[in-house]
Amino acid sequence: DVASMTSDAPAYATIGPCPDIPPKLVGPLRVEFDYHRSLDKVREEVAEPLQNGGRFKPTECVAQKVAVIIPFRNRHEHLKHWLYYLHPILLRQQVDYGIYVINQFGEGVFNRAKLMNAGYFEALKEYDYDCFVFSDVDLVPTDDRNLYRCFSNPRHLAVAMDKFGYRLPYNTYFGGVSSFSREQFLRINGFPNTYWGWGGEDDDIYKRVTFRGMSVSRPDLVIGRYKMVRHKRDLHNEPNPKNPDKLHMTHWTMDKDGINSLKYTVKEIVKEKMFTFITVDIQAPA
Ligand code: BGN
Repeated sequence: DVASMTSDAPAYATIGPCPDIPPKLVGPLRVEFDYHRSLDKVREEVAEPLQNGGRFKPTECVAQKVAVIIPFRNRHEHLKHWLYYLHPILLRQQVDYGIYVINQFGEGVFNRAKLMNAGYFEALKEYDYDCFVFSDVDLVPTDDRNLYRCFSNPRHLAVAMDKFGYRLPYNTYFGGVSSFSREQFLRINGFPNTYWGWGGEDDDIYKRVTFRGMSVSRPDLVIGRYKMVRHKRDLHNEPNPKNPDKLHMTHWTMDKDGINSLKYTVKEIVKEKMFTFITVDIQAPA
């Protein structure tokens, strides 16, 4: 009959790409960290549409395949807030996504960029992702129009953080949250593995992007707002006085220090409902 021919798509019909502007976005969001959220409670509230490991794939359209990589150690309190806010946002943004929490094994010096490289590698073992969003665990966007996907240039998403007065601390700031397509990431040889402790690795990444002739894409200061969960400085992540000097060498080191020189071992992979938790030994100095 006519109705079934016009309104019901036949089973063999292919679905089109997801729209550039997801239809269900709501704009500015209320984000508060001042009360305790248990993982069970968060799971009850947001996990229903998810596959195990923090995976989701829209059925109504073909979406970008996005791996969200979170470098991590001892921040379970922050992770709960992050999951509580980000899963609903990512669902509304219509992404085919997976959440990868990359946990640094042991008590050695922390290395954010090396963990992100390991996350890129581990995510690709699981699914043919074409986009990688790298996010600190303590940063939650307060506007869902800030799209967690890839653009024609590497993107810096965390442009207006509360701790910097809702603006960039300096023009070339690239910290907090960023996104790279697979091609963009490979073009800069991934991230440096040699920035131990706090500071500088994000500046190195920014330099890699510009040295490879790309520019940085950004949302505006209204859409790009973030709240950071307040915390004390982490143990074993002191500012490293060697890091600033390394930035002068990026031009010469970036082709040999990156995804092509990455060495680490996987200690454990745990699939939780809302995320995949991967513990990696990155050979950290004590
Ligand atoms: C910069 C850090 C960044 C950090 C921002 C914001 C360095 C390198 C020497 C200048 N850079 O100073 O890594 O994201 O502050 O906190 O330490």
